[in-house]
Amino acid sequence: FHATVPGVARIGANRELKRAVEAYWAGRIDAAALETVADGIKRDSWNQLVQAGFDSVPVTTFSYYDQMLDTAAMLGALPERVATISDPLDRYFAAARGNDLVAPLEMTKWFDTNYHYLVPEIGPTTSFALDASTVLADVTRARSIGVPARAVVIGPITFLALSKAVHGADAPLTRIDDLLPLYEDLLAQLADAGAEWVQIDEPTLVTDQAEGLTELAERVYGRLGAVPSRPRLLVQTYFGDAGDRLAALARTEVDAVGVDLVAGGVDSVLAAGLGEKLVVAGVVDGRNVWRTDLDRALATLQSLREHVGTLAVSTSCSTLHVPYTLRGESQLDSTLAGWLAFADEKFAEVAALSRALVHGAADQAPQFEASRAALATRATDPRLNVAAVRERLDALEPADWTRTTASIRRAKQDAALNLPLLPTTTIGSYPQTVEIRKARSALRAGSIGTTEYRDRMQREIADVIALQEKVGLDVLVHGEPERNDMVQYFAEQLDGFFATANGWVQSYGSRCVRPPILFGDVARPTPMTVGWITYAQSLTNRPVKGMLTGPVTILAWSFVRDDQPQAQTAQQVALAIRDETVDLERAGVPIIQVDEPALRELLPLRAADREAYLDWAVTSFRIATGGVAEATQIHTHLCYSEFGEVIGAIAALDADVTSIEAARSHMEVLHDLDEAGFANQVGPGVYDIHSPRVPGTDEITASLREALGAVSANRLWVNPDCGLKTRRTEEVTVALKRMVTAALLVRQEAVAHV
Ligand code: THG
Ligand code: ZN
Repeated sequence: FHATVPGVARIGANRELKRAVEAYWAGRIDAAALETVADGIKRDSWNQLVQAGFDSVPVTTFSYYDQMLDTAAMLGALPERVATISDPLDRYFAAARGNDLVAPLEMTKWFDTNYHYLVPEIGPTTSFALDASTVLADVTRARSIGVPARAVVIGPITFLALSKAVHGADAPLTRIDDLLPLYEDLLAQLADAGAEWVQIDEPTLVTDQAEGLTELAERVYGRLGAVPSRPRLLVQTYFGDAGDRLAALARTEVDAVGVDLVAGGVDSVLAAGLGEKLVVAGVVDGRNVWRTDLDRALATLQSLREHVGTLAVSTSCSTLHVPYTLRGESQLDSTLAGWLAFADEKFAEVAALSRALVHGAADQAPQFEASRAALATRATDPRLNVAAVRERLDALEPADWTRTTASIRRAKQDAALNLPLLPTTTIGSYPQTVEIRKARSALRAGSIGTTEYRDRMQREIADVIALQEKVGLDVLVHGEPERNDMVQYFAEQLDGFFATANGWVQSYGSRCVRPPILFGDVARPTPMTVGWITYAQSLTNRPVKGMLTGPVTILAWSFVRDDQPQAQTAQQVALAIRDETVDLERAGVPIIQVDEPALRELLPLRAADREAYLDWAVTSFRIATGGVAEATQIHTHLCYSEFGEVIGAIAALDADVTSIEAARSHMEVLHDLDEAGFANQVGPGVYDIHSPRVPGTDEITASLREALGAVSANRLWVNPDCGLKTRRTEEVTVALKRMVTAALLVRQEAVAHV
């Protein structure tokens, strides 16, 4: 075949699947109605790809929740605790979301994207059994309506590498030989169903996530390639350069190899000796939103053509990671719109490239001209090259991101703040109440003006301040009622960003985000948070923390310009945040928190790239926080666990106080921080806010005593694990009261020892 994509989004162009599954969970629709919606989404996407001119269409990338969970279900590897649920759909959703009786699977990041998958659990007694009915049904249905169907499944290496061992089992990858017969059987069943092609996704082959991946790839695909009666087999990699794993695949009988030529280069493809195989060349970026430089992409394709069997054009990865379509984004100015390509527009680019490869660029003149125009206007648009921003960046010196010695800062801050031992605080957000949501939608609908909106938000802030005084917290926050999303809120107010109207991307399950697009040089025209924080401070004598989002997290949760290094973009964002910290300080705010929950997320997949990333990530945080006086206390907050590989960077951020998710990991992170040389103050979360269960005072007391086993009392803060916006006010009030009670108790014990 000549034109395809590795996979497509499935939440629906207007989030139809989100609405349908949520309605099913709430009991408002039945399974048949849900299936009707799913069938419509599948059929629409197949037809669309056929109409785009694709001669091979991925027909099994739909999912009700997550593709890793689908694979676990296909391989009979759902956890035992859901096995007694007889209805397959309810069993599947129980594994995804849990219910009153069973805990869900854990969720974590899909490689370095903003998508989260469910982590399959492999125990000593997990026995695999193939149920390919869903895949076979979709292939059969697609073929029956004339779609050139290609089955797509996650491969055994990736499946096991991303699973977790439970109940003392060995590393899941040690079970690879138990899985291969199932994949052999799957290939045979697909052949029987008439499938001409199957794509097996192995993104793990671009990582260092396990030892010996090259040999393993050769062994696994040597075996699957040798299955006597099977569809033609495409091994698809993405999110990086598969390097010498491509040569390993070349030594097997697989028919085709898919490569990401946006994150990776042509060299490893040329070096692999792919001979007569089909190379599926991902030259159109599947996970960012920029229009492709078609001339360059065509040149890349031409440079490969003589060296491989045949060449097909594709996106670098599934378009799961970008919004559906630019149609309807009428608020974008036409220059900006011309720079962009969402999934629909990427399909057209792939088709144009595959035709141009045969007939020349002139044959596809309108597409190529639009591509050249986008490049030309991006290169000259003044918003992408703002002298004032560039000059500030050029003038940055190490002194700008180096604060004085932590102990000197500590003494000045202690004198200014006069806090008790084991100070209590919260992470920032408070419950998003019905009133908040009403006010926001009324403002959007134009039924209230900005003055009325501000008054309503101020009432919320007053309530949250009163709540915190009542429960007796030491350091207060304003509660963030004015923020919908901690990145979107800032993006809306910064130069260099724009927002989409309907650019939804699946984050996990039915949940979506609408990432802002960082297109130009970033600057902060006016203060973004000072009014809210100073209003909150005017209501109380206790210190109120200013709350900001850090540069790494703003980058991680946006679509970012691809015409300059990320480090440079991060530093621009850092300067904008720095301006806000300076204004907050000037307005009398004594403590400023700059959150970096996504610090771990952007960590490169290859170990060799990590040091450079951590270096710019840390530097940009320190630029953002390095503009305030010694007496101003900088806090940061990190969550989403798995701090292992970034623990040294956390210490290097040099925040005065770091609050960190720890309740579920039993304070292990404190010992890790200690080993990394971290000596500043720390607030390990003393209870888990992700569950509606309200912790007991004794439980929190135990957490605190445990923390004191790793950190001296004069370095310990007391706070929940994360923000409280997903909880209800009643739960929060009780939980915080207990937290304060526990802190007072442990404080007395500690004072006796100091
Ligand atoms: N903001 C952004 N990206 C993120 C997070 C975030 N990525 C990682 C993590 N947090 C993902 N977590 C969530 C949690 C909740 C929702 C989405 C991602 C969510 N979304 C609403 C939904 O789908 O119903 C839509 C919200 C809206 O209307 O804006 O609940 O915090 N950028
Ligand atoms: Zn958090």
